Amino acid sequence: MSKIILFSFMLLQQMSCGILFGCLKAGGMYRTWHPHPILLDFNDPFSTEVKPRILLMGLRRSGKSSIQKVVFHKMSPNETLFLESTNKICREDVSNSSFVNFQIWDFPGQIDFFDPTFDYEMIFRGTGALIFVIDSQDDYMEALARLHLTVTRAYKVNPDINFEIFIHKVDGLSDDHKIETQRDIHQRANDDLADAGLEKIHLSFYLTSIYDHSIFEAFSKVVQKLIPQLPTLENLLNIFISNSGIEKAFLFDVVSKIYIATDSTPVDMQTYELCCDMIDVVIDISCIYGLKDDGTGTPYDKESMAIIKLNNTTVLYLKEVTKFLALVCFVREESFERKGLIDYNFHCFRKAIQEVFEVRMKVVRSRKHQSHLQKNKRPTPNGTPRMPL
Ligand SMILES: Nc1nc2c(ncn2[C@@H]2O[C@H](COP(=O)(O)OP(=O)(O)O)[C@@H](O)[C@H]2O)c(=O)[nH]1
Ligand SMILES: *[C@@H]1O[C@H](CO)[C@@H](O)[C@H](O)[C@H]1NC(C)=O
Ligand SMILES: *[C@@H]1O[C@H](CO)[C@@H](O)[C@H](O)[C@H]1NC(C)=O
Ligand SMILES: *[C@@H]1O[C@H](CO)[C@@H](O)[C@H](O)[C@H]1NC(C)=O
Ligand SMILES: *[C@@H]1O[C@H](CO)[C@@H](O)[C@H](O)[C@H]1NC(C)=O
Ligand SMILES: [Mg+2]
Repeated sequence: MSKIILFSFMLLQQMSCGILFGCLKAGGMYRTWHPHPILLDFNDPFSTEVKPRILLMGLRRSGKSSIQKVVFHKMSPNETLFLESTNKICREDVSNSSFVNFQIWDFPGQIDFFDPTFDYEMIFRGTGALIFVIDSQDDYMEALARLHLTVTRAYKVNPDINFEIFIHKVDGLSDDHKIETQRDIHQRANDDLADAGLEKIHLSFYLTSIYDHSIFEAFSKVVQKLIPQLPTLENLLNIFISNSGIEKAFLFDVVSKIYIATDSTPVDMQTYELCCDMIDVVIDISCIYGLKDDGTGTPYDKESMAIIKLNNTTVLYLKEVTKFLALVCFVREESFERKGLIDYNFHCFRKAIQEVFEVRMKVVRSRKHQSHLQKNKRPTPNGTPRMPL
């Protein structure tokens, strides 16, 4: 990681954030920092053993590719209108660009998933979460039948999978209609399971759309369930904010804008959206002004930080935590006067976080080493290895 000062950004006057965000987002031309997808061989048995894997499934045109592009590639929702439909199984490893270590499998609808030549057991065995996308603007009976089939097959192979149902494209529905659709899908899906004697399978439901932050919020919850260190992270955040006079703090994966942890005060959507906007501003400006002349360097590194004062006596404070993670805090102006204290506590917090993840890296490495020695390619029963802290 380069050591040049890439970013140091202060806006001290009162400002209307809406205008600044609006102009940076227009046209999307500044969105130059695309994580590079690594397309792996479908049958590559390695790398699946230590990483929690997320499968993204659903009928054709339900919105799977769009979700992947918007969450991990900063594609603007409009552009998804021109996405070509996928013709092969596409497995993407996002681990290199993001803290979150997982893979997305985009299953094109037209492939018969239960074709006998298709080794679904191998796929489900290493899976931590299965996201099933249902298009809420379409007739969803076929999707529900498919969901039932998928969930029951997957459960037989691996009862530890988290089943996450995205009721998607809800931007087209009125508020009443949203609630009614969720209730109906919930009821039917659970009835189908009960009829099959499988009421012990738990399905989680989310209302999502790529046109607002709901897709990021839902992805955050899905990913958080797969992070074994979550309770430790929450604890560290609680200690940090209570000792620093901070209102709310989020630990963000910068590339995907998924928040991997927050303190235990309730999350409100507006706060979360503001954090996402702030990360966009930081990365966009760094991409324009932070890279070296020859285009090398990285838009996010140790020097990355930002302070934005809102017009309601609240300050947004962003700081780099690790290569992939950023802390975004909401601080009252009067508490922000003790910035030295906040920075000192942050320093301790950051050290603790790094220790938490060093343990994780050591475990991952030794597991890789072991599985390499054994040449015994049995994946962990659940894609989420439970690592001791
Ligand atoms: N209104 C709306 N349309 C969406 C949303 N997500 C995806 N779409 C559209 O749905 C269509 C199919 O999406 P695509 O990602 O190709 O579906 P896939 O076949 O499941 O990969 C595209 O035209 C997208 O623009 C959403 O949240 N809301
Ligand atoms: C702060 O800015 C927002 C967005 O422009 C505006 O709606 C709000 O009225 C402003 N509040 C104050 C106290 O100026
Ligand atoms: C996206 O769609 C909206 C509404 O249809 C339109 O106003 C906007 O200009 C579009 N943006 C791009 C980048 O195409
Ligand atoms: C991950 O990214 C780094 C640069 O950020 C690159 O040097 C490395 O080769 C990448 N790893 C893989 C597996 O692509
Ligand atoms: C100021 O506005 C932000 C964003 O709307 C909000 O999250 C925060 O709670 C507000 N602060 C106060 C003191 O009202
Ligand atoms: Mg697709």
